[in-house]
Amino acid sequence: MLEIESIKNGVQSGNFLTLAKAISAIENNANDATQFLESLRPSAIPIIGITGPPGAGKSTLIAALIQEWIEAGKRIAVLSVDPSSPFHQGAILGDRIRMREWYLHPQVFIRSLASRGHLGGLNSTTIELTTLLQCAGFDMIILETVGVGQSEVEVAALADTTLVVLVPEAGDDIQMMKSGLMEVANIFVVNKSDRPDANAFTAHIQQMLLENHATETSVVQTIASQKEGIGELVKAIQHHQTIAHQQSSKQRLMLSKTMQLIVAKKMQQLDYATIETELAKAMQTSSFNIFEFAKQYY
Ligand SMILES: Nc1nc2c(ncn2[C@@H]2O[C@H](COP(=O)(O)OP(=O)(O)O)[C@@H](O)[C@H]2O)c(=O)[nH]1
Ligand SMILES: [Mg+2]
Repeated sequence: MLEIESIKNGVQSGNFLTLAKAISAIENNANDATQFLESLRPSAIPIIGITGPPGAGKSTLIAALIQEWIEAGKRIAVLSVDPSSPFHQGAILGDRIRMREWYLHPQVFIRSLASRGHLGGLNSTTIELTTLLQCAGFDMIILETVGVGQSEVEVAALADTTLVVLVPEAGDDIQMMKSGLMEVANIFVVNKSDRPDANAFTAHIQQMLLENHATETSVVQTIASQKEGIGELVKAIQHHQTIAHQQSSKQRLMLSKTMQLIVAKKMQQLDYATIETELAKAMQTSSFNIFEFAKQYY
């Protein structure tokens, strides 16, 4: 039987064994996981979403942020979500090196999610796990996702504060911003600001924010590998927390998570293989119509 109190006690003493068991139960959709999740009571512990293209320095940045927060006596949980890809194992190993100093620290819990829902995107498991972590005695939850296509939007629909990490020469990312990235970022982090074009790039983002009247979005320059600009970033995150704590923000975020859960749970009721077989049959008939076919499943 999973008990949040015993998980909390473990976390307080730096023993993550019961927490790890609960996470596995949720990931494996074990029988008692649903009941356990339904026993959790809401918690206002902030979820900080960190997204951006591979190699932008997200993990290095997280390692530096952890140091700041550890020194302030906080307990931190990091959930790293990578799209399933042939490089995934490598990505986890890489993060182990980047965040090496924290893997065994009693105030830090780091977990990589190996798989995402087969329908893509941040699945309901991520909502379940972040909610569990919020209730488990941590002071801060960090959710790292690789920014490929839609996932920035998805992380923003899960996190109280969303950081989009970019590097100075990322021309394509600027293009992406025009198509919606602007709205999801609460803070733009221009990492690798040791590069010569960092100031011009930063000015460009600031200009775009101005044009989009995104006055509440801040831009912070960092050199994560040298732990530079981290203090300023921590301040920007703290500042955004006052906005995130407003009732309207909390309600909007909860609605977005609820919708994601409903969609994910409804999708889980569908059997992909059956639909595929039935579709193959239906397509043989001359009267086949896609709308009519799909209708029987919703
Ligand atoms: N020059 C420079 N390199 C950095 C900086 N931050 C991270 N890196 C390097 O960039 C590479 C990718 O970093 P990583 O944190 O794994 O990126 P992620 O894929 O976004 O998590 C690593 O080799 C880091 O050492 C920085 O500010 N400046
Ligand atoms: Mg990483």
